[in-house]
Amino acid sequence: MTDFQTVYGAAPAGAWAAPGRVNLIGEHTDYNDGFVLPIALPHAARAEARRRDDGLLRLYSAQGDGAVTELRVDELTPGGVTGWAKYPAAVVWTLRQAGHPVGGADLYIDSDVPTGAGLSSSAALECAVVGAYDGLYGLGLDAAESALIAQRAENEFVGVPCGVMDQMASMCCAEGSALLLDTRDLGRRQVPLDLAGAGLRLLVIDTRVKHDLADGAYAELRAGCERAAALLSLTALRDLPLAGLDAALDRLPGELRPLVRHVVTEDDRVEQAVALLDAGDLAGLGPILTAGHASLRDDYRVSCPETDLAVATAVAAGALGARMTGGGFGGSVIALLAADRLDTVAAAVTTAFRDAGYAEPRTFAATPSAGARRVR
Ligand code: GAF
Repeated sequence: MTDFQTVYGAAPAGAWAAPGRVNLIGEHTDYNDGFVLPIALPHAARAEARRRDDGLLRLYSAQGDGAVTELRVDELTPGGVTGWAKYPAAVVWTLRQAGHPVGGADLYIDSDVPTGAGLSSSAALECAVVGAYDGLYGLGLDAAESALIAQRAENEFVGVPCGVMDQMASMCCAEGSALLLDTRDLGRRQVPLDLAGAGLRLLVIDTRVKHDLADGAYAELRAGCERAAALLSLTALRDLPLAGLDAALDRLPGELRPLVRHVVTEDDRVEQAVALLDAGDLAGLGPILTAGHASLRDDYRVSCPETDLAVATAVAAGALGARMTGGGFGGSVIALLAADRLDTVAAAVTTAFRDAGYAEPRTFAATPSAGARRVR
């Protein structure tokens, strides 16, 4: 087996892990200063690392082609690195841009977060590398500072204008809880989510439709929201209360109305979901998930035939509720269900996909897992 020692000829100084996520509710709200409610997945990116003092960044991925990518940290430029290596390179570039005195490193990356599945594999990788650099160079970053470095890496080096949810989820989620995050001030609370105790499971259905947030559609949606907020003289759509929605819609051009309706009702769904979880009514979350999907499908228009089929089939087969999770345009669906319906619902979706001529979906049950941490 190839390991750090075999690739680099010495032992790593340590290992840092950061998980992928699914978002329970609160989609496309994070770049509107709104609320999100993600959980961390058990799947994580892991970075074994050793500091180098010659300015070289060497990168190896256990999921890659066996080659070591070698970069000079002082020559890193946005757009200058392609493939998976751009994510660790982005973090090192961003740390230096932010004034942190960091140099080179040998990194051995191993991740089991499915890529292109809307499960935040890139945020997991970035957060693991932030953790490694924080440890190697003694930066003393706290979780929110680390997440903001990872988000800036994605925005400025990778070129995706994402919000902060995925990086905050990876850094700050805790086992057994969902993370209620206010993306305006990064205020957060761990909301206990004992699915097993309530006799429930959360099924993740990766539709295998690869999505790519860099393709421009996400940026357009974000720009549309910002234009609507400006037209309404608001700092962000988060500042539009549900009670004022209809009056505000009348003041907007037709093409922006559905975007605003989604964002404002979605923030309200987060609030409703948290109230139910606080009251111990986990099953009550189901209809909120399904309503969230309808809003993403009909108003925000980021679902696709495969995610719509997965949601409809899961609900018809007995799930309490289901929705696409993440940015959309493919990716994954989550379904909340009674524990004894897990296999039935997974099988129903698999059969429906086969009948529709779609690729076989990957299904697994997710438990709320730990956020980023040093593992060795
Ligand atoms: C992607 C983005 F990276 C997040 O910031 C968020 O906007 C999400 O899509 C939609 O809620 O995962």
